[in-house]
Amino acid sequence: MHTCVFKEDARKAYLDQDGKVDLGKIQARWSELGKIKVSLGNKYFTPAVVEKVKGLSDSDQQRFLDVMMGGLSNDDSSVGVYATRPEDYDVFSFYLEPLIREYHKIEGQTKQEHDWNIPVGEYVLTKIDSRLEKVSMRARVARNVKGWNLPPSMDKDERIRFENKMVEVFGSFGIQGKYHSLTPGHKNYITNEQADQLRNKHFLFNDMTTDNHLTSSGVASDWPYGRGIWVSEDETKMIWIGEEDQLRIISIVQGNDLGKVDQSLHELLTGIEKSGLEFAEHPVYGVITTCPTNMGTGKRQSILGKFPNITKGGTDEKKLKEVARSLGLQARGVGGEHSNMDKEGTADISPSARFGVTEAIVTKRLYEGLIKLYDMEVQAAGGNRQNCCIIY
Ligand code: CIR
Repeated sequence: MHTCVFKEDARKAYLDQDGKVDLGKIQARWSELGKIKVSLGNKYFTPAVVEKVKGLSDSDQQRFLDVMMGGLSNDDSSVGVYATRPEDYDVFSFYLEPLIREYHKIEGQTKQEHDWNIPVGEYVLTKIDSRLEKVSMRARVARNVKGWNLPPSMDKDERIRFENKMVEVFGSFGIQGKYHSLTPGHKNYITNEQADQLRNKHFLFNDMTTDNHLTSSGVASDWPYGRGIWVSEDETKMIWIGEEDQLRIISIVQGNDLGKVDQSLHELLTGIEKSGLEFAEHPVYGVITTCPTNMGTGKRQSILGKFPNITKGGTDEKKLKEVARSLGLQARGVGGEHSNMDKEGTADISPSARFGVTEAIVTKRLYEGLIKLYDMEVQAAGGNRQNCCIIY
């Protein structure tokens, strides 16, 4: 495993001898990266943007550098920026606005709307294939709380205070569960072995210090302080603290009605809101997230399914990804964004759109996309349904 660089060290390469942001050094690095892969952060670092940055205060220039650190430090970035505080989306809108528009394919004026009115009994997977009886269905939303920095720029003290604030919420929000903290010395601290058990169940996130995107941008700084997971008694609801967003609110339901996972997630979300926490929301972009790819609803909804025929026994996962993309879906391995698929082509399938669609539309898109994807899986099996649609 290659070693990861942390933000404080990585950003030194872009400062002058007085510690001020050196735009020339940033430009030189973007030009160098342009020969390898042009991230959106690179593409939109234009001469006009440079002129605007020159007019910012010293501290906003330092923030601006922080926003780009993930992209400047990774050859494989496709987006290359992370917001460091909710206001970045306004203060740096001259840079982030066109980037968000391109990523989310926004034309003209779009204002994010929300709609959690999702029918139960309509998006039922057994209507697609009777064997889709017990499927692992999951939905999550990203949330950040008003008045706090986003994870790339929280310091250790803020991370610990945020975690403790959430522990208070868990004590009073009316859903039975248990909080497990990774913070050394915390009253709910769990050992590494206990943390690994939660990871084996696909509940807890990985050690963030092994991902250079997360370390170089500051998202993973002060690991493992202020990090942890709350799990409901029935293990269908969970809340991550201190990963890419301050909160990732998750529901996992084994079954076949997509509407039920939404119901479970929405119950958890409103429970947190009732405790008095106010989530950071942008008047145009919807929920504010660290990575601009999640702006809008912040909702990602998926099912785990097996596609042994499209992937030719897991050897051609690229094919499944391509087919999924053509349907507006994203296919990834079960271990997260960059993980591989197994021999049976087990994949996590979710709609890619987050912005300009409501929560209800995300569910509809997943259902309609799966109808087509399972049809293609049957075709790839030569019409023989025996060896397809095997359920996780
Ligand atoms: C990139 O720019 O490629 C990485 N920062 C990852 C972007 C994908 N979105 C995400 O992790 N939420």
